[in-house]
Order: sequence, then C-alpha cells, then structure tokens
Amino acid sequence: MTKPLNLGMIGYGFMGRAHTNGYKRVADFFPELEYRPVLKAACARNQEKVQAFADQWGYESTETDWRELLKRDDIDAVDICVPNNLHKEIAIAAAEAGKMILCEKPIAMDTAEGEEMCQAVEKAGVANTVWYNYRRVPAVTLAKNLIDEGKLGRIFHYRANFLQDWTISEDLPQGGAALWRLDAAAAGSGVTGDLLAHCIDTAIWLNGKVDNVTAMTETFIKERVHTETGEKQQVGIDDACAFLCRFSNGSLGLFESTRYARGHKALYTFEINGEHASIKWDLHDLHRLEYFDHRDEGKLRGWRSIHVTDNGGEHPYMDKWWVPGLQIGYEHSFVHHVADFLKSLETGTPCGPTFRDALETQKICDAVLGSAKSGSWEQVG
Ligand code: 4PW
Repeated sequence: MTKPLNLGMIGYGFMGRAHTNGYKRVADFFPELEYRPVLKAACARNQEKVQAFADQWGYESTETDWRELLKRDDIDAVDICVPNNLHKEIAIAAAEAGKMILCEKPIAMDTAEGEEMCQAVEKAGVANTVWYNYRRVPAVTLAKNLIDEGKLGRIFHYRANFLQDWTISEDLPQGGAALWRLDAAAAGSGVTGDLLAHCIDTAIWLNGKVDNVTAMTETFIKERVHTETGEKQQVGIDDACAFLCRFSNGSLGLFESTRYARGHKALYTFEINGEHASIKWDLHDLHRLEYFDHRDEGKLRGWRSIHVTDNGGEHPYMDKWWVPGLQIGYEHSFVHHVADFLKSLETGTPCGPTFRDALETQKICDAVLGSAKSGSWEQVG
C-alpha cells in the first residue's frame, strides 16, 4: 500500500521543472517505494505564470505566497527552487511548520545562513536534503563505490572543472527572474556558488574533508544593465574562480570554474589519481567512467572505458531503467535523488547531502571567496 507524500513546489524555473520531472517519474521506475509523490501545490508570486506551470506539469493547486503554502495541512514537504537569497527564510519557516524540505543548491548565501537553516531542521526533526544532483549520475555513484572499496588506494590528487560560456556578452543584463544567477544580491556569488559548489559537493563525498584553500576570482565584465530597472549596475559576482586546496586525507585539490570558456556549455569533469588507480569522468559523456589500474597485467594495462549501462545489477540505479546498453540522461539524476529521498523516509536514515552536509560545501565556498579577497590561504570552517 503506497503512502502519499504531498509536495509543495516553490518556484517554477529550470530547477522547478527538473525536480518536478523527478517527482513524476519516480513511481513508474521505482515501484517498490512506499511513498509516492503527489504534486499538491505550486507556489510563486505571479498567479498567471504559476497557474500555467501548474497546468503544464500537473500540480493540483496554486499559491502566490509561500507562507500560505506552509499553513496548509495537506502539504508534507516543500521544495525550495527560488533564488538563493530566499532559501533561508523559507526553509526556517518550513521547518517550524513541520514540513520536510528539499532545497536547491547552494544551501544558502553564506555559512552563517546555512548554519541557521541546519539548526532549524535539526530542531524540528524534519527530513531534509539539498539538490546536489550529480552524486546520482550512475557513473559518479560508481566512482564513489570504487573509492570506498579501496580500489584507488591512497589518493594523491583531485581535479575538477566546471566550464560554461553563456555570460561572455557584455550586453547580457543581470537580475530578474531568468538572470538572477548574475545578481550578487540574489545569488550570493557567481560561479563559486553556482558551479564550483557542485564540484565541491562531489569532491567531499568522494574524497572527504577539505582543510584549507587558496583561490583567485575574476569579474571580467564590471558593469551590466539590470533586467528590471534598465539601470547600469556594478557586477558583484565572480565570473571565474580557481582554487587549490588540501584535503584532510593528505591529497591535493585543484578546481576551476568559469562562464567565459568559449565553446563549453556545461563541461563538468573530474579526475582522481590514487596509488593504484585513477578515475576520470565528464558530464558531456556522463555514462562513461574511465579507469586506469596499475595492477593490471602489463601488456593489457591502459585506460578502461567503463560504460555504465552494461552491467545488470552492478552499475548503480541502471537496473531501474532500460535493457543493458541503453542510456539515461541528466534528468535521471533528479529521479534518483527523489527515489533516495523517499527511501530515506522508509528507513529513517538521512538522504545526503543533508542540510548539514551541504553546509560543509558552503563553508568551502566561503573560504574560497575569502581567500580570493585576502590573497592568503584560508582555513575551512
Ligand atoms: O546548478 C547548475 C546551474 O545553475 C547546473 O548543474 C548547471 O549549471 C546547469 O545550469 C547551471
């Protein structure tokens, strides 16, 4: 007998759609789960737009004030898909109202806000998770399994990039509904919170704690017109960021992100070099995990290209989808996250990254931005 999990979606942008797709697909492909998401209400300030979203995606009702949504007894969980500067207030109120919370990344504008959010969910005892979806790309989950099994041995290097090119034009305005990611007042930071945060979440999941960092950032376009006011404003976000770090396990990290890498739309890659083996992954070829094992017989030693669709049962999540050899995509990482969240409600174990886990990423982002300002190494935390 399935139990409904009544959802209230706050926001209807790119992530509102990505998460809703996850809620809609999950029961079909994970029929064994006890909980089944019900799209109860969509919430956003503009009635016409939120109604159109609700009609298109199948939400039963709409609200134009998130406070009203939180008062409703027929809402069990809220999904916070609004700009970063609104996460804290909504999440704390939702926790106080006893709602479970699925919050878009990064958790907050900064560590102080994130800490308040953690305390609120922990005090209320409500289930919580933050949408760092790349953990649930099957090849990335496989990388986690290989590392946890000790296949790489001691890890020496962790390297990650997240490269895009969509903000190169100086005519692009900042702020407003679609371009809030460029407005420091709404986003908190630029590529650090938006893109490197993903790389950091994956890195600490795969390779453990980061102790200290040294970083540089650049803002290539210094002024942009605001989308709504039409006035020229200073640009407050980092357009590019690179940092070095030391992990607690003694390995060295090297991270780079930019929105000024002409030709790259969402090139998220990482490479990990261990004592016995190395692994490489690339979002543009998301099913492939490249693996080199020095312990292989000499004449056959080389980079193996493991295509994570092949192996009944051994490749995470893949047995839920099609027959071996057929692929799934970006959107499935969200379906997997929903499935794991629902499973966590059955088992009573947290669904990572929890708010507390995501706070660790936020602390590293803050240390990175702090180091770019100070010009010195910064301790994390
Ligand atoms: O969260 C990130 C977004 O803000 C995404 O994972 C990729 O980069 C796609 O859009 C942006």
